[in-house]
Formats: sequence, C-alpha cells, structure tokens
Amino acid sequence: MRMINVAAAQMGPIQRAEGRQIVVRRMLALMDEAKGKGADLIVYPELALTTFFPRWYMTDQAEVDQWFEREMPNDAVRPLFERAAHHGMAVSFGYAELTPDGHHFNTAILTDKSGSIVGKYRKVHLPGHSEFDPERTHQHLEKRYFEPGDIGFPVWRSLEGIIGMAVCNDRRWPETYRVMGLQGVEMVLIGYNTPAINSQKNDEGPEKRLFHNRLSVQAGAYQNSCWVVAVAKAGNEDGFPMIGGSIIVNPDGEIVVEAKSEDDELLVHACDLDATVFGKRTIFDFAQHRRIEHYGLITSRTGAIPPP
Ligand code: ING
Repeated sequence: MRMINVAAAQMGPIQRAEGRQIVVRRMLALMDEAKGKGADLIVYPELALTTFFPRWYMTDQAEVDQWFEREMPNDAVRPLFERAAHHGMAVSFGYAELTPDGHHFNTAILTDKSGSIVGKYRKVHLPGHSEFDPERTHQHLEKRYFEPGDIGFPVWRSLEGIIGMAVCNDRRWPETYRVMGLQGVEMVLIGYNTPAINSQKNDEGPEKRLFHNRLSVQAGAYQNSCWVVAVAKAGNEDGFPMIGGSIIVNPDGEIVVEAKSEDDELLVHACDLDATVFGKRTIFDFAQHRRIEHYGLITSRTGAIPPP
C-alpha cells in the first residue's frame, strides 16, 4: 500500500477588504489541525490567498495587479512554507501569479514535505468574460485578468506516486483528467471558487452547482482510475455566495468524504495510491483499449459544432 493521508482544507469566504495576513493565519490553523490528524499533504482552494477578485470589474492594471503574487514564496505566504516544512507536510494551493515578464495566470503549486515547490500548474480553461456586462447580476471576468495556462496538464512524481493538478473550471472538462490519466496520474488536486448561482441562468441554484461539482469530479476519478481531491473556497464573499461541497473521491468514483459547511473545514482521508492500479490494468488499460483512430475530433479545431 502507498498511503497518503490527505487533508482537504476547504476555506470559507475571504472578504475583499481582508488582507493576506488574516488569510494565512486561517490557513496555518487548518495546517496545524491537519498535522494533528496525521496528514502528509494539505490541499487548499483556487486563489486561496484573496477574495475571488475576478467578480469585480477593474480598469486600472495597478489595481488588478494588487491581487497577484510576483514571487512564490513571498513574505506574506512564507509562514505557510515554514510551518509545512516544520510539520513535514506537502502543500498545494492556488494563487494569482504575475510573472517577472508580466504574464498573469490562475496558478496552483505543489510542494514536497520540505516546503520546496515541485510542481506548478496554470489554469487552462478560463470561464467567464473579458468585458463588463450590465445585464448580468454578477460578473465573472477571469478572461479579463488571466491568460490561459501555457504549461498544459503536467504530472509529477511525488509523495511516492504520480500527482497532478487542475483549477476549478478545468474539472468540468474530461480532457483535463484524460491528459493526466494518460500520464498515469494517481491523484489530482483541484481547488475551486464556484458561484452558488449562475449569472447567466438564474434558475440554476446551489443544488445544481453542487450536483455538477460531484458529477464532474467523480467521473474524472472513475474514468481515469485516480483519486481526486476537490477543495472549495466557499460562503458569502461581499454578498456573492459560493458553494462548498469539497470532496475526496476514490478511483472507483466514490465520494469518501464531503464537507458539510461553507466555512473553514478540514476533511482528512487515508488514500491508498495502489487502489488506482486495478482500474488502470483492466477497464482503463489505455494501452490495450484506446482506439485513437476514432478520436481525431478531440484535438481538431474545426470539429466543434456550435450550438444552434
Ligand atoms: N468558477 C466556476 C467553475 O467552473 C463556472 C465558473 C460556474 C462555470 C458554473 C460554469 C458553471 O466552477 C471558476 N472559477 O472557474
């Protein structure tokens, strides 16, 4: 058995006025709780250090860039890295990345148990829009503030297994899991910030959002025979409700633990990476069962037929 004791560290709301120091203190409390429960790895949400700022329309780039981290680690988050190393715990969290040459990404990192960054992922599927729409009850401006990820869907050998990452909207796309599945991924870490209501479909409420969250993550786990750890930033941020529903899903697609609240809440589960092997050797023996001669449309640009 190759066990990873995983802590999914769901976080409650972060208000626009709350600084990173307050947030890091909450993250440290979750990390100490995780240590007390024997965790080897703690997973925090997407954009874990700040409020979900892409809901706000900003025109001044300096104001936008205040939400971004220019280096990682940095003074604000260094206590996280130091505490993790002290606990001998690997860490994954999402943040807004501003690169030295001026590129903006919705990024997630993975460290080893000594606090060194071993993996970085940049969100590929950016939902929402780039322009303000007065018709919408609330905005979702990720296309305005981020560039699509430029490093694909890598996986890393770490924690005695093969670990991958994705961010939020990525979890709704089967391609996300499959590209990692084809690299043998055994555990996928995904943070998310998901509005409880659909700004484009007002009758779609939190129950539907929670259903789609479970559906997407369970399918990705089962269809690639891997563990998936999906962690929410939840609750009401400045009047905008977001779903909780953090889950850990096993390689059979079963939810083994699920958050009950919309606050800071730690889920811990002992994940056996060897539980991924049966599925990879039988149903999803990619080498034996894939028929790539029929898959061309998946990577073709022209193939996507627009809706009526
Ligand atoms: N948030 C949402 C998500 O994919 C969304 C956006 C919600 C898209 C519901 C479609 C339906 O969970 C982020 N940050 O991607």
